[in-house]
Amino acid sequence: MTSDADSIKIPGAPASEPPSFDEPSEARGPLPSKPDQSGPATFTPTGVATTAPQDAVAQQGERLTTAQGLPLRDTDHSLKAGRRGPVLLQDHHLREKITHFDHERIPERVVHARGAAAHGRFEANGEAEPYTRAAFLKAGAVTETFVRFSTVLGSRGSADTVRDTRGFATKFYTSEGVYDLVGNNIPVFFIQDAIKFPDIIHAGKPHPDREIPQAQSAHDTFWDFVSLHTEAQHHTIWNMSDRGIPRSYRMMQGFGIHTFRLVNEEGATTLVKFHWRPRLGTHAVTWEEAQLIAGKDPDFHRRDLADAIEAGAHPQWDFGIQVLPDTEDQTFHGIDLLDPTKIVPEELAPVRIVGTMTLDRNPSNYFAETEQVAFHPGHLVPGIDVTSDPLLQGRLFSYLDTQISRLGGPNFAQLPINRPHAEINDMLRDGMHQTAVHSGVAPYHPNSLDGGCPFPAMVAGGDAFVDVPQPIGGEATGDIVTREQPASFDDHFSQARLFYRSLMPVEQLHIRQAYAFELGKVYEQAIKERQLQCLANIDGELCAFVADQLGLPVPAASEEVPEVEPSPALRMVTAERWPADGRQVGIIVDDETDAAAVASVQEALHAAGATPLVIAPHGGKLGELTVQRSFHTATSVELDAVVVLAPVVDPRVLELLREAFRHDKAIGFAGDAAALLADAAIAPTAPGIVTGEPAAVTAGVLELLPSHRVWEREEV
Ligand code: HDD
Repeated sequence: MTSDADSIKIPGAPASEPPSFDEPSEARGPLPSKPDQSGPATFTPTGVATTAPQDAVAQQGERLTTAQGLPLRDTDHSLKAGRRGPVLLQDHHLREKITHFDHERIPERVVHARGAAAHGRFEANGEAEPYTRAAFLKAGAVTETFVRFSTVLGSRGSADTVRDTRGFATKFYTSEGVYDLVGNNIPVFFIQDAIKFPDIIHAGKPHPDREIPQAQSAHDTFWDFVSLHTEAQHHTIWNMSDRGIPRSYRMMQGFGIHTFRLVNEEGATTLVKFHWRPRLGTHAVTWEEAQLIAGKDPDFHRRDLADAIEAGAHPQWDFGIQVLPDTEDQTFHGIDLLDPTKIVPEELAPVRIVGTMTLDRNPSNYFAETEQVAFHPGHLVPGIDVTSDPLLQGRLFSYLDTQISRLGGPNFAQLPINRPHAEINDMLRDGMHQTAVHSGVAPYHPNSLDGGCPFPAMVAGGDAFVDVPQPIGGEATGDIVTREQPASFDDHFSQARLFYRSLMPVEQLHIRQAYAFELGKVYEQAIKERQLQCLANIDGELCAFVADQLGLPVPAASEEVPEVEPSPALRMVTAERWPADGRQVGIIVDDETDAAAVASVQEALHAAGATPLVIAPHGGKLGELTVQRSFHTATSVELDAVVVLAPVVDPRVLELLREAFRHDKAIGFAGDAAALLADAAIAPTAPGIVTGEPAAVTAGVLELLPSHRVWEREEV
């Protein structure tokens, strides 16, 4: 077979090619067709499976074509002037292919660039009905959702386990249009007014001169900002807690942060705070693990979410509201509800569960779905409205603006992942990337040409979004334009203190260590001293520990901060026990290990919902046994617990055991594997160490797994 290039004759070119190049390479044959060319299966609001709209389908037929549908014979060789000659400009396929590739990247999100997402369903239990007329919150309503989790500071390629806030953005495809709840895993925010958002982000992002450090808050500009803008101290102490290093996206709480306003059928309003509660509990990795994982598996959270969903361990969150009266002063027990740096303790306003979300389907294309999804706090539905929180107000501008720049124009709502599942009948026309073919001649209202259509609800009837009439600015300042904020916004320390003093000693220890680590990375002495001053206002003991680690004097408090009543609901370490769904347990074996014993350990772990990983001297098979990890590829940080079935004196295994022990994980040593305890320098009587026969050891480890960690090992 000869290529097309053979037929091209260039004047003056040699008559024939050197003999060694006689056989030109051949075009590849077509790859087998995809078994199913339809769009991804989705769920309708009634829970009935359906397929995504037809124009979401990307590829059809089995023949390779250009973007114009022209069938191609060869996509592996450029059109050349002779087999060894230069490439010709007339190669339209080459130019289309390379041009498209050159433009494959879109600007990454300025914040929350690194993320992972999943599809799911939300089912309402009706408990919100007294407060809101939102259709998706009515009893029994099932609504499709798409959730994108993210880190805030890092670029798209940064590691998952860095210390940072995590985004928790949910798109509800409701029967009344898209509702977006764009929240985080921390219930407060750094700043009180959106006008400071560029400033806090400039401070948190890498330094502009060297562009380091990536995805970190442990650097001068971050601590410079938060020690100068002390309203950031509350969010910062949450970041320094284990909330800043989650074990999994599946094990994070989510918060709407701002106070929102619900409106019921009668038009009565209630203020609320939104909460997501993971059914698997709220858990973290240890700081050392977080750092190790960032090198060993930077995709740790992304992988964990996708693997769990693929394995059928569908994560679930209960959705709850704190119900707060919509009073004129918009405060509750003295807490200003318009200040996004404040929580309302659950002891004062319990979280009422109004529905449950299940994530049950991975995206089929990262770019089309996870990258192109466009959230916006202004995507509201009837029954949910905003408040005058100055942070939220600025967000209402920013998100629409960012999508236009990120997604290349105002028609981003037409992208399949952003498309509402409700009917659309807008009067928006044209613009970059318009994919709709609008009919009619009168995209204006009222009109007498297109039958008057579309009709607003006041003509057509039915429910519609109605802005809640609200007095502007409050009595004192309602009639003047001002850049002032309420005096209540000046309390920057009492809730940081509330958080610290509410936690268990081991959680407080981790906070102290995190501050010592982060401030230890700061170069400027004045910044460290200013932050110590803030810590002195939060808690004296916390400040003294960090000052000692930094080798600096302990400052006295500079403000009178009111004493606080602890809120135990803020703790992550509790006596509660959590399902082992998707938890990974390593089983260490060698060539001598009895396959039947391994099988029974695997069975017991599977039955508990955990994922066993057989770790052996080499990959492939060990007799009948399939090996998931070799001693070379196994790492302690991907395991939640370990069962050792063989006395393997391999330095890599011993290191794995030492790390697992240091990271407070349950470890079981079966039979003569207990000999390894001495080699790994682990005391047999240490908490969370189980010895005995394989069945008893597995049962012992499974007994410990629901507590997440063996906290008793930490010396507080
Ligand atoms: Fe934001 C993205 C959460 C304040 C401006 N934000 C973004 C995402 C989350 C949040 C989860 C990622 C969404 C996704 O996965 O695509 N942001 C928050 C929360 C805030 C907050 C919980 C405070 C309570 N954000 C905030 C302010 C501004 C922005 C005050 C600007 C004034 N946020 C943006 C943005 C982003 C964004 C620049 C970047 C990409 C995007 O919107 O789609 O517009």
